[in-house]
Amino acid sequence: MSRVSLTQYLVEKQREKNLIPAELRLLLEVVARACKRISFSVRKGELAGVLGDAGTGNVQGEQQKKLDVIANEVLLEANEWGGNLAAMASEEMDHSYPIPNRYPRGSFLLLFDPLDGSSNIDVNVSVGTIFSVLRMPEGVTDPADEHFLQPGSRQVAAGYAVYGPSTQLVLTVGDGVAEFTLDSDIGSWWLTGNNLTIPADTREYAINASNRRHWMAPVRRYVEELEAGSQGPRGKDFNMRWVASMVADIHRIITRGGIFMYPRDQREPDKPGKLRLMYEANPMGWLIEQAGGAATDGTRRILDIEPEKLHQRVAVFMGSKNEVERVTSYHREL
Ligand code: AHM
Ligand code: MG
Repeated sequence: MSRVSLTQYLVEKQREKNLIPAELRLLLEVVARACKRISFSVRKGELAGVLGDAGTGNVQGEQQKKLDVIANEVLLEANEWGGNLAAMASEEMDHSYPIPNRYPRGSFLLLFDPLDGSSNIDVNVSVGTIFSVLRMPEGVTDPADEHFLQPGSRQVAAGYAVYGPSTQLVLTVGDGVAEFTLDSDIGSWWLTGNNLTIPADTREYAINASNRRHWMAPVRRYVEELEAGSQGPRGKDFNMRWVASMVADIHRIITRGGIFMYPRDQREPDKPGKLRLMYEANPMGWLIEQAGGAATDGTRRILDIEPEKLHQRVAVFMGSKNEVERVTSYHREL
């Protein structure tokens, strides 16, 4: 059977469908190459001395792992010289990173969470890289944080790599969702799933239930109804899964359905959840929508949110459409 490579898939999007410019195709290939390098480091693990804390913190006040720092550097180095980007921004950096003057500057902006779920890395559970691509606003020559503050609906590409039992790359350029698997013997990405579709109904949900006592009423109601199973108002049993790596949880949902929730809660009512809008919720939200699912913050479509800050947090409900609509309607009723 002849397989389609990532390059061939992207060339078809560019040439036959005229969906993406050549610069974006090249940029995505470089991002995929960086993910490949990260995958090799993740796989070597202890043998390469890459596990454990880096001894530094990031802008979110989180302890950085050695692999957080390595993955961030791999992405910066791989992407800075290509000529297609104006600037990059990362979960691991306080401010955006304009492409240095020694390289040509392009018209795209790249955001990433270099190693999502990195608290799982030392226990050998799946982690991943999430990325989002925006266009630089017209007429801007000196990119700064403010130029990244565009709603998710303006993304031109988004994806993630999941470093699990196999390494996979899941990607959208606005024409459905494609999945590629890395053949690590030859270092090539091959198309292993196209037009991925999330079923509208599901029996699986994902939430960190240790926060239950802090949840707001709509989330409590929704989860209690799921837990009541066939004896409750839903009339069917549900199963719960929580990897604590957003990439792994979303990958399961894109593969077989489900709903993922990280709500805001009563501990800090003004703090909108844990996850970050620009490089976690927006790319994942767009992938989920492109696969036929839905993504809201409880009241609004994630992709319509006008960002105010680069590292802004947001509540997240995403996955199978009918479940996301239900929990969102509970928020509206109260
Ligand atoms: P990170 O980007 O610092 O790794 O944090 C985000 C992660 C998500 O991958 C995951 O869904 C969530 O945090 C897990 O949170 P919790 O520790 O509350 O289970
Ligand atoms: Mg993250």
